[in-house]
Order: sequence, then structure tokens, then C-alpha cells
Amino acid sequence: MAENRSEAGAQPVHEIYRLSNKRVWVAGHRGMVGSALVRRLKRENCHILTATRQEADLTRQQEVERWMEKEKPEAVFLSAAKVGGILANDSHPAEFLYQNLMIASNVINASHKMGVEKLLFLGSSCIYPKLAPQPITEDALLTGPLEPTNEGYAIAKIAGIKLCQSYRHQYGCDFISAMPTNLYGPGDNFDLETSHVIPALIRKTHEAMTGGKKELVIWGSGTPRREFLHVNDAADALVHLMKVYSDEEHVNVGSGEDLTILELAQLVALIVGFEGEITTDSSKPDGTMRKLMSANKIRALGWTPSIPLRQGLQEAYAWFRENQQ
Ligand code: GFB
Repeated sequence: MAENRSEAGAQPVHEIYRLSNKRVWVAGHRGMVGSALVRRLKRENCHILTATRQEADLTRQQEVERWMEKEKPEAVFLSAAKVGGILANDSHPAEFLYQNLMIASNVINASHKMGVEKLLFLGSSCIYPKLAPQPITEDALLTGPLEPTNEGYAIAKIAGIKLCQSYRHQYGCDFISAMPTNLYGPGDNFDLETSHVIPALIRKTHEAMTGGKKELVIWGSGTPRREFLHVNDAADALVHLMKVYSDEEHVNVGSGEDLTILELAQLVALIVGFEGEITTDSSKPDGTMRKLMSANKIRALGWTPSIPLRQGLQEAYAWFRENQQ
């Protein structure tokens, strides 16, 4: 068996699944996580499969089955999802619940039917109870009420975890789940109504600076804390888990550190070079006050992140400037 030593000084972790020479489907390859996975998988000796929405609409069972029968993936990264920031989730709960339930059900069931060797399902830290003890360990799942602003998305992602567990239990499928924290990086959505906080702050701060404005308005109180991970780190962690992990329980994928939204806004302002005042808009929701995940499990599996927040934000800002149009 091959050994993996991703974390300096950590116990070697055995590779139990090999990607080399495999047909590996990245479902959702046009999304921020999917495209990072494609970039990362190019370093593995595997055959990467992708499907456009025209080739297979993942919310439609027959299209998924037809495409998978034709392409015969052996491993699947299920990174396709309808995602969005706090306002998009809060205002479109039916879309977030329905589309994510359909995608998870169709791809997981078809993967079982087609005999896929290994599947990794991707969720998010919002699956945990709103008031879960911090840092949140994996066993906090389903121990309390969810954060209302993203309940639809969270329920769909919890259903995906349960599908993987049930197909493992009933049919012996090697299906695993990973729950990343808030992600950011190249390919992010910079639309101010639907984006997450980092792309929103990068764009707003850049526009305030170039427009010579004296004020930058952030949503909510600025006091909620959030943990962030660069999407390249996330993709690396997901490939690592695919190789070394095979069990029922999902695995948190995070940096293990968080900061307040105001501190984040100040850091973005520093990077962009905006020197005006940062003010808050209390008409917008705060969402959950804290969702720092425990990183103990993934560290024990031999993985740690490598991109510090400041460096990641600098890179994300550079990407935004190059791709603004
Ligand atoms: O990133 P975000 O939209 O998502 O917001 P969540 C994080 C925090 O940043 C909230 C504040 O407290 C926002 O009020 N914030 C401040 C802003 N200024 C802005 C801004 O200009 N835009 C945005 N978007 N936020 C989502 C969930 O939760 O995160 C999803 O809805 C998912 O289900 C995802 O889990 C990762 O961290 O609150």
C-alpha cells in the first residue's frame, strides 16, 4: 500500500483507494469547487470525466443514468450543488432544498446502480445545529435545530450524508461525505445579491476604493465569526480523503481558525488598499453567530491546509481584478 504524508510529522496514512488509471467524474466541474478539483486531479494519473448541463441535467434522473451508463465513471466527486450566500439561501429556500435533494439522490442512486467503486459527497458546515458547541465535531450532526437562513440547503446536504451512509449500510457501497467550511478562491461568484461574504467584500471594497468612496457597508452586525478555506486547499483535502478514508461518518474540512466578519472586512480593506470607514447594515441577516469546525479528524487522517487566509485573499483579489469582466 502507498503511504501518504501530507502533514509534516503526522503518522503515515495508508492509501486505500487508488485514483491512478481510473475514470473519475467531477460532477459540477464548472463550479468553484468542481473546477478546483479538476485542476487538482490533473496531478493524479487519472482520466477526468465532466458533463455539461446539456449532456446531463443532474436534477433529472434519466439524464444522469443515461450519461453514467455511457461514460462509466469508476470514482465520483459529487461537487455539483446549488450554492449561494446568506441572502440567496434565505430568499430561495425551495430551490436550494429541491435542487440539492435531486442532485444528491440522482447521482448517489445511479452510482450504486452502475457499480461506482467510490463516491465522495460534498456538503457544508451549515449542516450543524445553529447552537452546536464550538469547535464543532462531526458527532454534533442532528443534535439540535438548524440555522433558519439556510435550513433548506442544510436539510438537502444532511439527506446526502444519510444517502451515502444508507447505501454503504445496505449495499456495501464505498460512499463517503466531506463537509467543507466556507470556501473562497478563483471562480467564485461575485454577484452581490447571491454571493458569499468574501467575494462580496472583495468586490464592494474594490469598487469603494476605485470610486473614491469614504464608506464601505457590510451586512449584519459584523460580529458573527466565520472560518474560511481556500478552494485549492479544499480540493486537495477531498482528493486526500478519496484515497485514505472509507467510513460512514462524514469528515469536516476546515482550517480550524475563524475571525469576525468585521475583522475579515478590515483584512480585505488592507489588501485592497481602502482606507475609508467600515459601517454595518443591520437590516441584513447575521445568520449563525459561529460555526467553527473541529479539524481533529482530518488532521488525524494526515491532512492540513497550506494557504493562510491573508495569502488566499490576496490571490482571490488578484483573480477578481483579472476576471472582472
Ligand atoms: O458568506 P455568507 O453569505 O454565508 O455570510 P453564511 C457570512 C456572514 O457575512 C453573514 C456577513 O453574517 C453576513 O451577514 N456579510 C457581511 C455578508 N457583508 C456581507 C456581504 O456583502 N455579502 C454576504 N453574502 N455576506 C452560507 C449559507 O452561510 O454559507 C450556506 O447560507 C452555506 O448554506 C454557505 O453553508 C457556506 O456563512 O452565513
